Amino acid sequence: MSANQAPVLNRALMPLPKAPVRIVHLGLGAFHRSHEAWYTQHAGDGAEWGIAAFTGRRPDAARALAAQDGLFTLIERSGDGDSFEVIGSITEAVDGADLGRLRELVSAPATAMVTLTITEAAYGLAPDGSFHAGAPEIAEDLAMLAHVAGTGGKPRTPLGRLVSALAGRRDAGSGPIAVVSCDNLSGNGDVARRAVTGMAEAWDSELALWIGENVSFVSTSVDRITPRTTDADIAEVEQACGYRDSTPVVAEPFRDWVISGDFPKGRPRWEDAGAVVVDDIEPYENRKLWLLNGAHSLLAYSGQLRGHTTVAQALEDPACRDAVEAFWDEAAAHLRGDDLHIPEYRDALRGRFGNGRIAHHLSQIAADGTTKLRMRALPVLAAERSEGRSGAGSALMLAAWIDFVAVHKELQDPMSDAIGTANGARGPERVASLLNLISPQLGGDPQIVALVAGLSGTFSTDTGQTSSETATLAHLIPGRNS
Ligand code: CS2
Repeated sequence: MSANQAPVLNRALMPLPKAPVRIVHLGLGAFHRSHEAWYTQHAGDGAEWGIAAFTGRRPDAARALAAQDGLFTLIERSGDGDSFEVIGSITEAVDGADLGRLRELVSAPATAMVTLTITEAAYGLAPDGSFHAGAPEIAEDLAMLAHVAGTGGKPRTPLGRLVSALAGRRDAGSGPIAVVSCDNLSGNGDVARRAVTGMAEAWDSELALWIGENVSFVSTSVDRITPRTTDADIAEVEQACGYRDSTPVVAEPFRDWVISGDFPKGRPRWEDAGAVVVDDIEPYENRKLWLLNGAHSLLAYSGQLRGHTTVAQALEDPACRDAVEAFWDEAAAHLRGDDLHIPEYRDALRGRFGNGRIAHHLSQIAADGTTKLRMRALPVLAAERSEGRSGAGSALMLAAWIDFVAVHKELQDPMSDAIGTANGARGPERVASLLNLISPQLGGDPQIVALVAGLSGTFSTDTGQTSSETATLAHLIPGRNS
């Protein structure tokens, strides 16, 4: 280190308490750090709750954090400026491939929960919403679990690793534990239960019984926009804070966490930091998944088709913005409840999405479309049609995805091979095959296929003009027609 170089962030420099590990987290990424790690640090009893966070496919994030004693800087980025806070609640950052450490920690009696941000796609959901034990990576893990005695070897999927670690807890006699999903899935606790139990059943039916009696699956609705960190962010921290942090996280000031379920071994007092505990999570979950995440997906596909890069840029384009408002109108008709404050929520979203200082890349949101659209577009479309309306606002999200996958061949999606095959067909047949990958409920309904096919091309900029379908959309939005 040269005499002038700033020191690396560490606990001697920043004496934050190092709490004992009581939370194991799978999916050490930026969102976990801007959300759960922040809430845990700000819980009144946060000093008693340390998090051991494991990476997924790549060890890089664990290595970078471990080199800083788990510490990192949260850059809170508002429309007016940035503020900086060092977060110390992650006390151990571990390579996800370290199954030995995972089993040891999950088996420890002091560990109260395993929290998850493993992505929607990692729950192995089939298009009909059931657990798909035949999904390629899950099937590989199941084969490995079945053929390696004892703990089942070295599974590679988060589900395989979790099930193997839960077997360790059973064998250690450490008693009940909570599994807390923090992924954007409706009924994420139930989805996690189906996935974990489904995986255990296919391996060791007694383990599945033990899980049924000892594991509480908690549902949560999580929210904080967290774009990817850039080199400029890293340089900014060094300049503003006087230390080097190779892995800061950027997030908007807004955050929200709604939680529902039992924690048999306790939990931090996250409500001190603003988390809300409810009996019925569904209305909150739908509000967030449909209005925020649904609009995100719509902007991700429509915006990129129209040449935009970030959420804020896409929102400035009337074609994209009007599509979002039309979709919101449809979704709002199915969000009932005095506590939901939909007009205020929509208004806040306009401000959050419009925060041009947050470079939230549309390409980041566009990944895993088949899984995301099943949660974000399908429920609103189905609800609209069951009330006798067309659902064109939701169908447009699907049409934008269908146009997007025609031109963006490098897709990150659990069904990317099947998308490639479906793309080989033409016209309504192609639309039906692609919709089938999201749900047979869509691809099997000729009226929906015709509706989506008719909206295809809406965001095309080939001619440099909005297409006739955009004009069709415009009169779906009262008072917004030019
Ligand atoms: C986004 C979410 O990438 C996506 O699919 O919609 O990550 C979104 O930014 C978060 O859910 C915000 O809380």
